[in-house]
Amino acid sequence: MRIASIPGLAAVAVLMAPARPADAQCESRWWSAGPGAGPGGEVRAMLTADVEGGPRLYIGGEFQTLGGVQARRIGSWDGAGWRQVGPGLSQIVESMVIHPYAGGERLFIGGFFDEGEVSGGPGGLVWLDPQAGGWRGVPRGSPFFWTMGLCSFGGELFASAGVMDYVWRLGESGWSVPGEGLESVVHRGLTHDDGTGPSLFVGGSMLEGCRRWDGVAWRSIGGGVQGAVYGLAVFDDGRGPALYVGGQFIRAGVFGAGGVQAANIARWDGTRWESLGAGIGGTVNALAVFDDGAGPKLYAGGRFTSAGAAPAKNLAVWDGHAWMPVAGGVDGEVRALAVFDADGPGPARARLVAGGAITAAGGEPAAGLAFYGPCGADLTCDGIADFADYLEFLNRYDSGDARADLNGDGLVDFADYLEFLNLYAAGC
Ligand SMILES: [Ca+2]
Ligand SMILES: [Ca+2]
Repeated sequence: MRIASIPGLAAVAVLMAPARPADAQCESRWWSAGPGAGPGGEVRAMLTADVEGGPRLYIGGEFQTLGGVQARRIGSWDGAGWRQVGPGLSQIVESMVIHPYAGGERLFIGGFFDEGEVSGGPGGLVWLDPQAGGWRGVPRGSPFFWTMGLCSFGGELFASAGVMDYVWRLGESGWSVPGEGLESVVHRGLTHDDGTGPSLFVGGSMLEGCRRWDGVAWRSIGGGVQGAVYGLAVFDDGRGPALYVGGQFIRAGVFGAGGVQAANIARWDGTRWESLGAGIGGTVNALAVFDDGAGPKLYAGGRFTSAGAAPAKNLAVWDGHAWMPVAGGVDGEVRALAVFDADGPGPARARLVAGGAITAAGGEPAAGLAFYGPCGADLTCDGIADFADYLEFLNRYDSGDARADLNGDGLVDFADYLEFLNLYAAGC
């Protein structure tokens, strides 16, 4: 493509309001992760990390293959292809976390693994040694044969299972029970400061459904919720970052003392609990914050048929004011959500990834997982970036159409042309 051949190129520099026009791009949609992609089994855990020399999406669960490639229980996606992580694993992967260990950021996996496949000790906990390309255990093994939940906080690794004080932490002096332990298993955890200092917030089946570890003791989060918590996220709806918890409950907070009716999802601002409209009509398993190009929103996945007043199939989005379904939703339970941007700060747009017992997304077949998001160069909204989109861009560009302001700086100029070429090269 010769830039000099574009008619009217040098002449166009139109001033506009300095805001990205809302109709600059097409609606987000579901994308296949390549022909034949899909694990052929259930996805249990996902995360995005750069621990092997580039950003990758890590997927764990019950499957044996991903996109036709052997990936026993765990594999990764770099935006172009799938591969198995290390030699794979023998049994179900339940949880993953990135934790500083042995001189770097390491991928830790929780589940139930056979003795003999791990050097350094058996048990339900392994980490990936990128130099050796294989799994390692931790000294004296794991306290659990089957690890359900993993969190990292303050340089310590927290592991949880359905037995023996339910939560242990690995510090420099080995394993110990933090505080007085918990009453049941931790499913999910994240670091957040709700105004009381950085703490590890965990959700699970313990009393009050969630708890905060401040390095000394487990603290109540304003009375917690009446039920279980399976998903956590920090989201800013415009009033500042707040903790959102999703799970299976009907009320948050202490009855009569700032408690609220909240159907399976609630917001904690550090002082009080709040419901999100009419909530979710079923169990929430996972929460994630994703920006589809029109600003960050909170996505909730699980096993449900409605969100707020609207029908929503296992996936819904909250914009801070209302619930909306997501492009036809997905068939099958969503167990995990992740956001993956294959080229980091490059032109390709990030995608929301839903994983679980998924059989279809937006009505199209999907095996275990599905990718959702916009295609930056698809200006004609037909799901592919091709020459028609190039012509559409030129038309908009030449007429000074605000929709040609792809970099959102209020000008239609050569920088937008370069932006389009980058989006075009990135494809969908
Ligand atoms: Ca197109
Ligand atoms: Ca511009």
